[in-house]
Order: sequence, then structure tokens, then C-alpha cells
Amino acid sequence: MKHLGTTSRARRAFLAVFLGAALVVAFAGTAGSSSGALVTSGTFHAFAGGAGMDISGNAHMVRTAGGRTIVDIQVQGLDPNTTYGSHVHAAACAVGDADGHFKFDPAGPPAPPNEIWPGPFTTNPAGVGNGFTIADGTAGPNAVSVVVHAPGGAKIACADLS
Ligand SMILES: [Cu+2]
Repeated sequence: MKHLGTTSRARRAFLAVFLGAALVVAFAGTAGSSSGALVTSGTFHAFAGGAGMDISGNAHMVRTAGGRTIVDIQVQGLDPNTTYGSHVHAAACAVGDADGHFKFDPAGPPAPPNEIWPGPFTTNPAGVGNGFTIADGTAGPNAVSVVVHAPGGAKIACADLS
């Protein structure tokens, strides 16, 4: 447990640094140009198999100037102590329930590192979960949403990134 706590604290500090950098980029008003970084974000809502659930939260994607893609999500309203899958998808939430996964190489395998998965993540006793990943490579323009999947695989929440 001590190790888990240490890891969690380290991750929070790590996230704070990246989110801080993301905010600086966002407020500079030149994302995607002078800095070379691009930040997109969105809020989660329940959809598809999760329709009717009271799910909220947010997602951020940072395409760094160094050619990496960082995705972090926080989701509320999920079941407690439960592990959920999460992926970056290649269609908006309203288009075919966000369709399929974003892939760096469309002909490549359906898993990281060819896809961007901020999960699986496990919720706390309050039903709040955090997911995070850093992918090597800059996500293409079709990396437009993040989906949360129930343990059985059903799509239950989605955030459009813009
Ligand atoms: Cu998915």
C-alpha cells in the first residue's frame, strides 16, 4: 500500500507539471503554432450503454512539441472500486457512438503503442477514476474523442475533444 501511495503521489505531481504546461500553452493563445504543442479537451457525458447514468468528468489531450501525446482523464459517477477501459476514439461521440479507436497506423494492431489508451483505470470507493497515458507519436486530427468502457466492454461515457 505504501508503494501504491507513493506512485499515486508521484503521478499527481507529474500530472500537475503537464497540466500546468498545458494551461500555459492554452493561455498563450498560440497552441499549434509557435510552441508546436496543441491542447484539446472536453467533458464526459453518459452515452450508449451508459445512457441514464450520471457520469461527468473531463479529458485533456496534449500533443507536445516533442512529438508525444499525453492524455489524462477524470471520470465521476462510475461504480466504486471497478476497473474500466478507456481509449481515444476516431469519431465524435455523436457519430456512431464514437465509432472505433484512433490508430497511428490505420493498418496496425488494435492496441498500444498503435492506439492511445488512458485506461484501464480503477475507480475509488466514491466512483471516481483517473486515467493517464503518454504515447510516443503525435495523434492525428482524427483523435477526437475519449470513450470509457464498462468492464464488459460496453461504451458508457464519451468526451469530445476540441
Ligand atoms: Cu474504446
